[in-house]
Amino acid sequence: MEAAEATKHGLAAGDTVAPERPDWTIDQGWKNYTPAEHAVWKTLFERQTRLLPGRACDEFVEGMKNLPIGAEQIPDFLELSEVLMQRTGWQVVAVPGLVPDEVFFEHLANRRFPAGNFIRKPHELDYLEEPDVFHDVFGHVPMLMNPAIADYIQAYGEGGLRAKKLGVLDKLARVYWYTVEFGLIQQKDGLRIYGAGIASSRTESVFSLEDPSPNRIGFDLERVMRTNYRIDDFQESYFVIDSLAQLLELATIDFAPLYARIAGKPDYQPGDVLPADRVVVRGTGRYHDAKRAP
Ligand code: HBI
Ligand code: FE
Repeated sequence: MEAAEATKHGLAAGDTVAPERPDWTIDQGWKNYTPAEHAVWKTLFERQTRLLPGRACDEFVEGMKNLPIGAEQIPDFLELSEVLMQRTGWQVVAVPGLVPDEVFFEHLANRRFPAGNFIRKPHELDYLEEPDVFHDVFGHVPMLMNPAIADYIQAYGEGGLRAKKLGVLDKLARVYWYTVEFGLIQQKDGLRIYGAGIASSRTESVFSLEDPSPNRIGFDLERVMRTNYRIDDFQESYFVIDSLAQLLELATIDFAPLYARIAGKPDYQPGDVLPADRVVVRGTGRYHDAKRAP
């Protein structure tokens, strides 16, 4: 293994490395994955593939079916990009982990999805400090096969660059969090997962849909912009869209007046249920209450 590649593969979460390229992309280094790393992928792939039928939305399942993603090996980003490019004009590019906001948005605005090239260790299958190749590829890439999501995430990249300049990125990031990462969708046959953070998590793919604890609340843009989220645990509330077209509609709205309107208004806490909410399921709150109890 080449020395530079070895460093990138062994990158620990939180390490900062000066990027070699200004856009922070690196070679995926596919040939450098070890059998043990492919085996971690296989474990994760197989357990999510067992869990997701009847839980992931139809578009996720459809996207997965048409991609070169399987149990046996970590996917090759070039092969993924070839298929994605034909479908929705997206590519997958390799990055060493979290990249600065502007770099992330610039990629999305240009229909490049930055995916971590590393994979979590066997002893941390359910634990992630930074998005790895399983979260990024298994969770995000199937949805990028859908034209509505493809356009929505590009718009998020463009909106992110504007929001950063306006100093309101925290508001926009909540929209991404509660849609692209932790979104639920109402399908004719029930509530389903479309968020990548849920779809790539063994425990949350069950918790988000079946546990009595969390709230499931109809998605409302301004409401979500004002709602804090949890990064360290399951969500206390999930927001439900009725169709992916609803997200595409968001991509056409000018957020600037909205940012102005909510400026100075208080934030909502993750577990809040408001009188104006369209409540799909009122959660018991038990899961997080138990953790808060002295
Ligand atoms: N970098 N690789 C990577 N993946 C992300 O999801 C990501 C990032 N940098 C910034 C970021 N996300 C978020 O903080 C923004 O969506 C706000
Ligand atoms: Fe993600």
